[in-house]
Amino acid sequence: MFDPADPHRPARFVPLTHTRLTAAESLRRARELRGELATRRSVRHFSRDPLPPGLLDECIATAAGAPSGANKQPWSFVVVEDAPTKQLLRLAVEEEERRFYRERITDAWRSDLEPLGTTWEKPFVEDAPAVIAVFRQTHGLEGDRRLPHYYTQESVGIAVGFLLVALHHAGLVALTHTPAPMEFLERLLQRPRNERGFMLIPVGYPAEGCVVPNLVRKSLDEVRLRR
Ligand code: IYR
Repeated sequence: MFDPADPHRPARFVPLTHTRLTAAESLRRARELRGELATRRSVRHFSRDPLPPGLLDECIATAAGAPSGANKQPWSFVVVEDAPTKQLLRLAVEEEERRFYRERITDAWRSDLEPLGTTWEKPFVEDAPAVIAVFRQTHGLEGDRRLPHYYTQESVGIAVGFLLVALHHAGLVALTHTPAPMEFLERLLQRPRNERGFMLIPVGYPAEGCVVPNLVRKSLDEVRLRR
């Protein structure tokens, strides 16, 4: 199977594609991206406007290009767009969230969420034209064989970061929603046994008059330390 003399065998290493920019161009681009991402916000009020065909696939392809432990790419992105499944999803999410807000939430957590105005009600799961359910593969499956995956939390976290940037750059808004626990998601979307729910990402356009919490980001001096 593995024949090092095979002329059709793909090369193990290929030249890097890289364009060296001038310092000024680098700075310009870094500032441009900073400005663009500074306007990204988590949105909880969605219009029902549909998405342009093919747009989510482009964004998900960007996410799937993220680096991952040993290049195992331990993620799946399930796009839910049909109304009946979104309705089921909303009901299941709200059942979990009702329990969270009634029983599991701590006093500190409740007061930390107060500025965001969140409640157990999650109309965005139904209103958004698409919900991307992201799954983390704890291991690979080849038939009945378990194959190891590595650093899956980090890998899927990076992929979701890529996804959020791609969605924002494409002019969409999104929410990183983490109902917990997420077993219901694995069941509802019939995922294989090696997959765990990682995040639900409603995607679309903001509702008319959409507001977001008036948040303050930490200053650069608070987060970038030198020694
Ligand atoms: N998952 C709940 C609670 C929640 C938790 C955090 I941390 C947030 O930043 C926002 C919400 C919910 O979605 O309401």
